[in-house]
Amino acid sequence: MTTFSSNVRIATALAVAVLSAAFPAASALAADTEVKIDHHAFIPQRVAVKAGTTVTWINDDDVPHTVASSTKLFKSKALDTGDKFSFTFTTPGAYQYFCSVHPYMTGAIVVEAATGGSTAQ
Ligand SMILES: [Cu+2]
Repeated sequence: MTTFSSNVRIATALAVAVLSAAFPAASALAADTEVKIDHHAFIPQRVAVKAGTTVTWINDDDVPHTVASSTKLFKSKALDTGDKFSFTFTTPGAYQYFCSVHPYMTGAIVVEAATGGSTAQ
C-alpha cells in the first residue's frame, strides 16, 4: 500500500509549510512597536519586545505629554498632539517610564533577548 505513506508524506509537507509560514509572521510581530498616549494613559501600558526593537510613542491625546525613563535612560520633549518619540531597546530588562507632566501616568517596556542569537556565536 503506497497510498498511506504518501498521504503521511503530504501531511508532513503541509505541516512544514504551515510552520514555516508561521515564523515570518512571528518575527513581523517582533518588529517595531507603537505605544499610544491617550486619555492620560500609555496604551498598552506594558509591552514586551525583543532586544533591538524600536518603540515609538504617539501622543493621540489633546494635551502635551512626555515619555521619561525612570532611570533617565531616555526622555522625550513635551509631545503635542500627533507628536512622536522613539527609542531603540538593545539590552534585555524591564524599563519603567512615566509622563513627567503627569507622573501618575506610568508604563513599562519589557525587553527580552532576541531569539536566534546563536548565529552571532
Ligand atoms: Cu502626561
